Amino acid sequence: MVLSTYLHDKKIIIENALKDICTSFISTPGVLRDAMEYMLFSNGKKIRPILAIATCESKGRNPDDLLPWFCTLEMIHTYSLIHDDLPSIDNDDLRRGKPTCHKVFGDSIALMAGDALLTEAFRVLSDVRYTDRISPKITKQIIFEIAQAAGAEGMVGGQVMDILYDGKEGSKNILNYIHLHKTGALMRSAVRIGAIAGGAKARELKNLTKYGECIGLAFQIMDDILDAEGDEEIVGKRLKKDTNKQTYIKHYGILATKYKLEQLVDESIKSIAFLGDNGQTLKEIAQFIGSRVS
Ligand code: GRG
Repeated sequence: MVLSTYLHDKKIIIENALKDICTSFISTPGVLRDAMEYMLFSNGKKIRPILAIATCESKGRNPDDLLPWFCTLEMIHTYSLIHDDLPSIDNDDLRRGKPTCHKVFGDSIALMAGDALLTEAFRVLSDVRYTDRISPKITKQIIFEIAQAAGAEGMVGGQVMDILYDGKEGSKNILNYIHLHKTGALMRSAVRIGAIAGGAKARELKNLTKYGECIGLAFQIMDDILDAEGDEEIVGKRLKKDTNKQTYIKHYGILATKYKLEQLVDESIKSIAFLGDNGQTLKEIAQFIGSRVS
């Protein structure tokens, strides 16, 4: 199947699963639900749950009954974007070509919408309606993976270093820490939970983890490139905002950054060679990450 068709079809499947999750927000204040849904359904790529699905499929397991779990990656990603756009962090007014959540609903509701999405993600992960579908051991493993990737040792830790080193000289080590944690951790965990749910053995999980690390880093490097050279209309947000931040371009220059991106894509593909033809979609997703325009 052509990758663009695969990404399109899976995005619709994920949006439907997210809509199903949202039906449980029965007594949620309307404005809170609106703010959460505004960002959940504002045309994001849904790349994290897609990665979990594709990894699970690469191990020969049908992911249909695991969709609510994979959706929690999108709920957590969405919370991070809402908070990241707030005036106290990046102060962005545009995301995916639309006004950011706080521009539409105000800072307080946007903050709460992010909080609710993060918390609801863990409600979904522990909901007996879904945990019955897989062994308790794997359930616990997946909840742990996601919590670790999203928390202080993962995305939030990376975001804090990003804030602390904004406008500072920094170093290549700091840059790597930020990229691997702020963006890389959740993408790595998407691949890992797809692999764990798909029944990957220890060595396979190790190789898939390497794949997840490489594409996670590649994804953020591409974000740096898009900020420097992208088209605002296509990317859907204000660009050239990261000039004081720790970016690959600041520390390596644009040419070496593009070379590093290519290397990471190649490395990610090599690490899933063991999947043979079953790794074709993951291979194409890696190539997509290395060439995306938004
Ligand atoms: C707790 C106040 C508070 C804030 C937390 C953790 C956090 C804020 C922010 C995380 C930082 C962050 C936004 C990282 C992701 C960077 C990134 C590359 C986002 C874009 O992801 P895409 O391209 O977005 O997948 P779409 O629009 O496709 O969903």
